[in-house]
Amino acid sequence: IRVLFSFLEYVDGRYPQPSITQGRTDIVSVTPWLAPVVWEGTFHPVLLDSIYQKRNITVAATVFAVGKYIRFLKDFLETAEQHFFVGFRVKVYVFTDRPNEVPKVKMAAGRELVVHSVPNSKRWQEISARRMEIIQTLIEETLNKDVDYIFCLDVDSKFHSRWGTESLGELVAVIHPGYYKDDRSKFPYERRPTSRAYVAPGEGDFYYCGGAFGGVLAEVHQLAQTCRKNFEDDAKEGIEAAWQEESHLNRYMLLNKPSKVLSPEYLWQDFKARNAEVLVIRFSGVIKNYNEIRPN
Ligand code: UD2
Repeated sequence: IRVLFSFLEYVDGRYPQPSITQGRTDIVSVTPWLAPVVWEGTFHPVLLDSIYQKRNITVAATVFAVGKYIRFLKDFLETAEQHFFVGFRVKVYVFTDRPNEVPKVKMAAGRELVVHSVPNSKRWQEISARRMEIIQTLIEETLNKDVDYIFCLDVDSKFHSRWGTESLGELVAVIHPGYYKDDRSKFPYERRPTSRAYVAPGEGDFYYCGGAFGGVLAEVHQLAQTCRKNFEDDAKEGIEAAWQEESHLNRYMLLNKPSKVLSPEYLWQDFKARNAEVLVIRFSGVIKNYNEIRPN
């Protein structure tokens, strides 16, 4: 209904007159470094789509389904068909050790699924953290030719509502739903100065999710390469950051401010009740039994 309403508002190229004095007052929609923070009601979807349609863009998504996490892939792919960049060219890259178990999901014209085999690992931390290395290699080897933007997403999640062109930017980070009202002293950053993911007390802007980030290829390549190197250099010294690559991502985003920030609408968690300022949940992590699905 929301989409239909937006469409009707836009008929004949008309849309509601923009205002710089009226708008949502319950949220902040710009960071101190002037990056937009995307919340429902701060953008007009049909207007935005019309801008990007002219540019004929292709959007890639990477998703890892290693070991028992393959069970989440069907819902992820099916809901992506319904909500993720509908009407645009999309390539979903699935990385799995069980290529034969990748579900057959019917994809609309212009949308493509590409399956890559990756080894399993004894430790879930490895699986999660090695994603940076694989994303870096993917961008180097295949994507440069025909992809404009890339999003890297957790598989144990589902789309519930539009995730589209409003999310595009050079470097895009998503605010973690668990900490966005907290003082930064409470953020679960890596706090040991010996780690390359270290964030000092009194530093930090937001706590971002490891489960969703993106941007243009060059920026995401730089991010993946840096996080991978820092993770590996830490490992050589016997250190693993508190939240693996999520900690390194947070350190990276502190030094390299994202040009667009997505509100927690873009990665909620199913076990959390929806907060009042979250008018729409677009993508959320499903409830899972860690002991049952992780290798150890
Ligand atoms: C958080 C982050 C996650 C990552 C992790 C720290 C969110 C919502 N999630 O979630 O992105 O930063 O902390 O490492 O921000 N995977 C497999 N097989 C496995 C284990 C993991 O395929 O056996 C993949 C899968 O795509 C999964 C992702 O790695 O979605 C992250 O692992 P997780 O969901 O177990 O991590 P979690 O819930 O601690």
